[in-house]
Amino acid sequence: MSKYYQPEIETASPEEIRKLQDERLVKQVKHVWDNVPYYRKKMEEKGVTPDDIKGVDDLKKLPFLTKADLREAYPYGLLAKPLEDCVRIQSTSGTTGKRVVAFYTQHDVDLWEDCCARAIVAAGGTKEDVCQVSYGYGLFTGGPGLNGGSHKVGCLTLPMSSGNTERQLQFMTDLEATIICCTPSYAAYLAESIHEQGLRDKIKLKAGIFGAEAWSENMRRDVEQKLGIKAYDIYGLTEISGPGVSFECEEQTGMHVNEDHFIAEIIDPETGEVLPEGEKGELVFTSITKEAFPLLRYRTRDICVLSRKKCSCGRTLVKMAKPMGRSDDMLIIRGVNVFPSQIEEVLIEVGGKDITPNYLITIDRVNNTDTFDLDVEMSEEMFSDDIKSVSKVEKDIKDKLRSMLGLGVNVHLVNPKTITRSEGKAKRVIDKRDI
Ligand code: DLL
Repeated sequence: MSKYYQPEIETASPEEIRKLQDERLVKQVKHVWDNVPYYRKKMEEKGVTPDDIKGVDDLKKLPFLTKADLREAYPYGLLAKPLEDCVRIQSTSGTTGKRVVAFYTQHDVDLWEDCCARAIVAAGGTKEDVCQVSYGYGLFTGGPGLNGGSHKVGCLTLPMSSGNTERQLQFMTDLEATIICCTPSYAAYLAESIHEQGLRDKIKLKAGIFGAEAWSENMRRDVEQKLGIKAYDIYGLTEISGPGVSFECEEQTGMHVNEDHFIAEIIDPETGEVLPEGEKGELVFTSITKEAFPLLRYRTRDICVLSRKKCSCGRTLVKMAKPMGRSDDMLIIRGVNVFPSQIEEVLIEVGGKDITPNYLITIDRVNNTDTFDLDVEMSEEMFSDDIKSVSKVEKDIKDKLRSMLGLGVNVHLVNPKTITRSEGKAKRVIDKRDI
C-alpha cells in the first residue's frame, strides 16, 4: 500500500473527515486557480476567488464543471501540472463528440489504486487471494484501476481483461481465483457459461466486485447464487479517477465514498441548488487530492441519494445509493420521459422467475410516431416448462408499463440467450430514430 491507503480514515469521526476535507479543499482550489486558466476564468465570472473558499461550506460558491467543459478544454485545458509530471492518461468510451481524456501524475495513480485497494479489502480481499481482473484494460479505467488495487492489497493478480470467456474460465478454475472483478453483465454471462459447462464445483470464487454500469438487486442475487459468492458494487468515473470513487462493504446497502479524496454533493439537476442529505438528485464530485486533473464540482449526471446513516461495517464514510439512472440517459418516447431503470423495475416486479435480467429496448420512428419495443429474455425454466404462459407474462409487463409510463410498449419474450451478451458494459437501448 502507499501512503494514501490510510484505512483509519474509513472509520474516523465525521468531524475529523470534515476537517481534512476543509484543509484539502482550500489547498486544491488554490492549486486549480494558479494552474488552470480555464477554471480560473469560470471562477472570475462568478466573482469568486480562492480567499472565498475557507472549507466545505463554501463549496457551493464554486462554479460547476460539465462534460461540455471537458470537451471544450480538450485535451490539455484542465491540466493542472506540467505534462512532464504526468505519467498516464485514461479515457472514456464516449461515442459522440470528443473523448474525455484524464491525466494522472504518479501520486494520482497511487491514490486511485489505493481507493481500489480499499474496495477489494472491503470485499474481504487479502494477500492470500487470487484476484481475476476481467474489466477491459487499456484506455478504460476498469482494468488498470482494479489491477493496481489488487497489487496494492498483495493479491495474486490475473490481468485477464474482458472477453475470451473460455480462457477466463480456464484461468479461473486452474489458478483457483477467489475474487472476480468485471462488469455485472459480464459476471452474469460468466455465471451462465459456468452453469452450462458444469464447472460450478471447480469454482473457488468467494467475492465479486462489479460496477461501471447499473445493475439491480435481482441481478445481484442471481449472480451471487449462481457463482456462490458475495457480490459487491463499485462506482467511479474516468473524470474523477476511475473505479474506487466509492465501494460497497459487507452490509451491501450502498457505496462508501472515499471522502478523504472526493467530496460528494447532491444537487437539483434543474436549478443546480444543493439538496439536503437523503434527497434524490444529481451527484457532483470535487476531487481534493488529485494533482494533474483536479476537477472541482464535476456534474456526473448520475441520479443518486447520499446517506450518513450508521453502517454496521464501522465505516463512517458517507454512502451513495446505487445510481438510479442518469439525468442524461433519459429517453423521450412519444413525449414521455423514460429511464431504462424504470423498465428494469417493472421487469423485476412482474417477471419474477419467468425472465432473466437481459433486456433490450428498441425505439424507432414510423410515420412520425415513435415505436417502442422491449425484448426480454425468458428464463430456462419458463422456456422448457410452460411456453403457453408467455403471452400472459408479456401482457402483465405491458400492462404494468402502461400504468407506470402511460405508454404502450410491444413486449416480446424471447428465447434464452438470444440477446447479445456484453463483455463490457451492456447495451440496453437501440435508438434508431433520426432526431
Ligand atoms: O465505468 C469506471 C468504473 C470501472 C467503475 C469499473 C466501476 C468499475 P466511465 O467509463 O467513465 O467509468 O463511466 C462512468 O458509469 O458516471 C455511471 O453512470 C456509470 N457507473 C459506474 N459505476 C457504476 C455503478 C467507469 N456501480 C459512468 N452503478 C458513471 C451504476 C455506474 N452505474
